[in-house]
Amino acid sequence: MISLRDYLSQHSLSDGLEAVLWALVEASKHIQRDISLAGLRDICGAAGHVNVQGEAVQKLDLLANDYVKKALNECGQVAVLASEEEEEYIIPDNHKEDGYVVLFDPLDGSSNIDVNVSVGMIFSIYKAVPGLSALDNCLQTGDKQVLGGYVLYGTSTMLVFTVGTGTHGFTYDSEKKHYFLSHENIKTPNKDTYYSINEGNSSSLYKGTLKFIDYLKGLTAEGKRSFSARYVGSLVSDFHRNLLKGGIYIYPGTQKNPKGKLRLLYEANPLAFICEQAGGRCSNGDIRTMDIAPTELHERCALYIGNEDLVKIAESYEATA
Ligand code: AHM
Ligand code: MG
Repeated sequence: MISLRDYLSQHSLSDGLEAVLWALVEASKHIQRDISLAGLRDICGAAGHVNVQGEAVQKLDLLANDYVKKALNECGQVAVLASEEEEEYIIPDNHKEDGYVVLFDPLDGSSNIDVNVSVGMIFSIYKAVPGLSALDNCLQTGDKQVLGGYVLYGTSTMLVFTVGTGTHGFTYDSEKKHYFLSHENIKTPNKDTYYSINEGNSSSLYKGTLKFIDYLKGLTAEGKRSFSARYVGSLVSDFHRNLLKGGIYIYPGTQKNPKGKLRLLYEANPLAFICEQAGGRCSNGDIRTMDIAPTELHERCALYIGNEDLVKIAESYEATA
C-alpha cells in the first residue's frame, strides 16, 4: 500500500504546499476522532449562536474550525486563511508573507452530525501574491488554485485532492493513523446515474431549473427511468457519490436566494477543481465556476457540478429560463 507520505515524496509538491496539506491532514485526524465519538461526548447539537451567514453553528463546527486554524498556524507556511465559520480573514501569528492562502469549510453538512450522516471538510489553497492585500489574496479566481481538496468523514474517512495532475483519493486507516492511496486518478463516469437537488425548494425554483428536473425524470426510449434521485444534504457526500458513480449535483439560484446557498470560495471552487480534474464540469449555470471573479469572502454561487454532458444540458435549460 502506498501511504500519503510515500505518494507525496514521489510527486513533488513544493515544501511549503506539502506542509500546508499535512497541517490539514493532521487536523482531519482530530476531527475524525471527535466525530466518531460525537454521541458519547457533549459535542452534538447547536452551539447556541449563528454564523456570519445566519446559520446555526454546531458545537463540532467550532471544534473543527479550531483544529484547522491551530494546525495552519503551527505549520508556518500560511500567509492568510479564511474560514466559512469566521467573519473576517485571519493572518496567523506565525504567518509567512509569501506563503499560501488557505480557504476552508471546516465541517460541511454539520447539521447531519446528530443523525450520524456523513460530513466533510473542504479546502482550497492558493499561492499568496506579493503586493496584493490579504483580502485580495483570498479573492483570487478559482483557476489560480494550487490545490483543492476535501475530507469525507463517511463509512470510511477519505481525503480527495488535486494539484492539477488528476484527482486522487486516500483512505484513512484509523489503526495506523495514516492515509493510504485507494483511488488513483479518479475519472467521473459519463453515466446518467444520480441527480441530487433539494426539491423541497421547488416552489422557489426558476422555470429552467424545473424543466431540467423534468428532463432528468423523463424515461428513456425503452421506457426506463434514466436517473435515481439521491440527496443526503451534505455537499461533500453528495458530490463524492456522484463523482464516483456518475451524475449531477445542483444547488441552483432560486427566486428566494438568486445566488443559491453554497459558498464560492470554501465549497464551489475546490470541488470544481477536483471535478474538472476528474473529467467533469462545474458552473453556476452560465459561467465556469473557476472563472468567476469573487468580490467578497462569503460570496454565494449557484452550483451545477458533475458529468460534463449533464452540466452542459443543465446550462442549456437555465439559458432558456
Ligand atoms: P454548511 O456548510 O453550513 O453545512 O451548509 C452547506 C450544506 C451543504 O453541505 C449541503 O449540500 C447544503 O447545505 C444542504 O442545504 P439544504 O438543506 O438547503 O438542502
Ligand atoms: Mg458548507
